[in-house]
Amino acid sequence: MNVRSVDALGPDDRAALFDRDAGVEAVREDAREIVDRVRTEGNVALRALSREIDGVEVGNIDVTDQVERAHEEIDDDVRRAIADAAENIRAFHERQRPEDWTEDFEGRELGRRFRPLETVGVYAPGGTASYPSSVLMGVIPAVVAGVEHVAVATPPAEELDPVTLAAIHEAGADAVYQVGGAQAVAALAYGTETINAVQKVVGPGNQWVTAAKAEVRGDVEIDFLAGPSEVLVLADETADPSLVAADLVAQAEHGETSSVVAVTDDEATAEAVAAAVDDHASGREREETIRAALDGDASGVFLARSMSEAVLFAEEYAPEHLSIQADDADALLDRVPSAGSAFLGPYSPVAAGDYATGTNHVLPTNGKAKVTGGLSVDTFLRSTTVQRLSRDALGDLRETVTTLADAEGLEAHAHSVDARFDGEGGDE
Ligand code: HSO
Ligand code: ZN
Repeated sequence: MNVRSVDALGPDDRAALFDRDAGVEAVREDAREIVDRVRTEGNVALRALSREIDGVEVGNIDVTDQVERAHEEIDDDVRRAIADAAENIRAFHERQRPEDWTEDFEGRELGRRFRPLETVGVYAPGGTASYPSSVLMGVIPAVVAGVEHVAVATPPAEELDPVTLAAIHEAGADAVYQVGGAQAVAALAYGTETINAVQKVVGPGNQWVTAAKAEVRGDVEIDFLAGPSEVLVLADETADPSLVAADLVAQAEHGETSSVVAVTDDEATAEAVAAAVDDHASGREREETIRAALDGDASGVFLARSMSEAVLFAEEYAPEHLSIQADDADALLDRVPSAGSAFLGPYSPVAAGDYATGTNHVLPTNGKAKVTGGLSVDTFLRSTTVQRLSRDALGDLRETVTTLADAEGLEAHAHSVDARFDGEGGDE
């Protein structure tokens, strides 16, 4: 890996780094066709698409009855690790549950209450990258929020990944369907003979899944359009270059289009990270994928003239994962408002959050951290505001309301307030 200077970046370099895209546009048209097909043909389309795309003759689409047995049969160590991770994820998400509240605002009793959605669908990627951990991250916040029906869709296979099924059981989903890609999103959004339509579809997936989410958005709620994994490490001269490199290589393992970036104000650190990245990449099981990601236009080790310049770079990049391996990490974090999840200090590798700290790993990518956070209990709640006014409290507001109503030419609005005081339809 080469070290590049931040101040020498040209417009193309900057675009590759800061205007990352989810690779959705290229498959948008095809995803639309699949969505339409599932919408009109239901299960017939799902079976045909599973045959055409996944090469699988699907028997039962509904495989809910397989999860309990898978949970019993998997390796004890893996079952225990799933349970431990789930416990931490539950604890962190329980803490997010908002309380309903009511307060007196000068005679106006105002409040806010939160209620769960009724039905949600979680997409769990499968195939070459089977992610049981993503099942936990999608399902547990929904269950903690109180969602009654949580369905999971996962790509079809002759034999489904038992660890993914076990994670579904541990997380507490109540329906599981073997269907993948754009067709899964369409089935969850619109329903088929077997699959009940849900109110919201969440979870990460490949560009087909993401394109389908873009397609159904509007008819059904979605979380956000997530692209390839990314990490940005902010490092100063106190960072251990080898650990910084290990974190870059770890996220590069996700796929060739992963974006992995380190930014530092210290030249020796930059050179050492770049060298260590090569060392850590060598001999890894997924070395080819890792090297492709490291060589990508959206990856690199960058030398800034100061930590202030490094921080501005991080904010412009708005990473899914922000790792800060530097002195006074809190002060630096304060200066980067746009980050999906932050990992502070040398003992907080991103991989710990990917699996087990308890925080969620379904996070905004492609700069979306500028406008949203990751999956949380809030993702699965709706809120209602509540008000009860005393006669005096309404009297206090009377003039404000009637004046504004008149200004808007909505005289009946004003009348509905006056009526409370002049006897017309009121209680005087
Ligand atoms: N880093 C991924 C999540 C993940 N890592 C799943 C391992 N398994 C989210 O960007
Ligand atoms: Zn990861």
